[in-house]
Amino acid sequence: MMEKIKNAMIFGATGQDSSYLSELLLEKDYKIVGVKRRTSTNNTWRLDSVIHNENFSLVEGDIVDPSSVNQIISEHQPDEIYNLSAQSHVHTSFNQPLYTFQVNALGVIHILEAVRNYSPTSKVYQASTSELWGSNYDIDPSLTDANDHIRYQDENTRFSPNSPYAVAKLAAHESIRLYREAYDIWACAGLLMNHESPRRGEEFVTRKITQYIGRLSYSGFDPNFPHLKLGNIDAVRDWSHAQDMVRGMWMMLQQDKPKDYVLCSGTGYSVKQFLDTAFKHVGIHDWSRYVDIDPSLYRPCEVEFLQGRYNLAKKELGWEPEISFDDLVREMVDIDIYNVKYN
Ligand code: NAP
Ligand code: F7E
Repeated sequence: MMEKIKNAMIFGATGQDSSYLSELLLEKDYKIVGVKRRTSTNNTWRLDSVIHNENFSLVEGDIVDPSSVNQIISEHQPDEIYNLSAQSHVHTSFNQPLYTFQVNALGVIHILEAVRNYSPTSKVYQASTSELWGSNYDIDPSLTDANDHIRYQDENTRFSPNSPYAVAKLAAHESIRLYREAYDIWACAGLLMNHESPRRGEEFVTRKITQYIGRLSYSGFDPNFPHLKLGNIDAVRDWSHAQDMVRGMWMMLQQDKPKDYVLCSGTGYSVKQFLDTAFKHVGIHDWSRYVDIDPSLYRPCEVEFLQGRYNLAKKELGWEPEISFDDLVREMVDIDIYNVKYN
C-alpha cells in the first residue's frame, strides 16, 4: 500500500535549523509549509536549496499573533508541527525580557491552543534547550575528577534557568508537558544543546569567530587587522552540527508516544578550545594576538558549563551525532573564507 504523503509545518522557517530540517523532510517526500514573519527586507537566504521545490511553500505569520497562528494551523491541518521560532539570542534576552517571553513562551501556547482547538491530531515538536539547566549539572559517581565527563546534564537534571531566554523556554517546556497530560495533545520537546553550522546566526560566538577568520584570511592575515572582541571565553558548550540535530527532531516525531529527549555531542569544549581549533585550521597557533576581551559582552548571569548525555535518544530513537566537533569547525571556517572571497 502507498504511504500517505505527510504535511509538515515549520514555525521559524527562515532560521538555521529550519533550513536543514526542510532539506531533510523534502528528501523524505514531505510537503512543507514554512511560517515566516513579515520583514521589510528579504531574509530567506538559508532556504536557497528548498525555496523553489514544489513541495515547499512559505506563508506569513507571527507566533505572537494568535489569530494568524489559528488561521494557518486550522487551514493546513499539518501532520507534524515543528516550532523552531524564537528570540533565540540569550544575551539579547537580558535587554528584551518581555519580548522574549512573548515569543518564546506565549507564542508556544498560541500554537498549542490552535492545535487543541483546530487540529488536535497534529504532532507538535517544541525546541527546548540546554539553557533550562542553567548552572546545574549531575555528577557521575563511577568516574573520577580526572575524567572530563564526570559532570553532565541529561533528561533527569534539575532545571534552573539563568536568563530571561531560559525562563521563557521553561514556561514553554512545561506547557508542552501540560498539554500532553491535560488535553492529550501529541507534543514533545527536544532538549537540544548548542548546534551550529555555516548557516548559524552571525551574533552567536562560533559564527562570530569563523566569520572573523574569513575576513582575516581575505586580508592576507594583516597584522593590523582589527581585533575580534569576545566576552567569556572560558564558558564550556557541547557543540553539535545542526544537521545532526534536525534528524533527531524528526525521529522524535516518528514515535507513537510523545517523549522529551536530550540531543548533544556528549563532549563540552570551551570557547577557547573553539578558537584553538578554528585558528589552527588556517595555520595560526596563537590566536591571542587577534582577540580582545570586551567586558560589555559578558552576561549578567552566565551558564558556565554544558556537557550533555544522549543515552536515552540513542537507546530509544537510535539517534547518534555523526559530525565531529573538528569537522563542524573546519566546515564553518572554510565556508566563511569562501563567503568573503566570492559573495
Ligand atoms: P534562529 O536561527 O535564531 O531562528 C529562529 C527563527 O524564529 C527565525 O526564522 C526567526 O525569524 C523566527 N522568529 C522569531 N520571532 C518570531 C515570531 N514572532 N514569529 C515567527 N517567527 C519568529 O534559531 P535556530 O538556531 O534555528 O534555533 C531553532 C530553535 O531551537 C529556536 O527556538 C532556538 O531557541 C532553539 N534552540 C537552538 C539551539 C541552537 O544551538 N541553535 C539550541 C537549543 C534550542 P527571523 O528570521 O525573521 O528573525
Ligand atoms: O554563546 C560566550 C557566551 O551566544 C555561547 C542559542 O542557540 O545555545 C545558544 O545560546 C557562549 C556563552 O550561545 C561571546 O557568554 C563569549 O557562554 O553562541 P552563544 P548560547 O548563549 O550558548 C543555546 C543552547 C540556545 O538555546 C540558544 O538559543 O559563548 N561568548 N564571547 C560569547 N557569546 C556571544 N554570542 N558573543 C560573544 O562575543
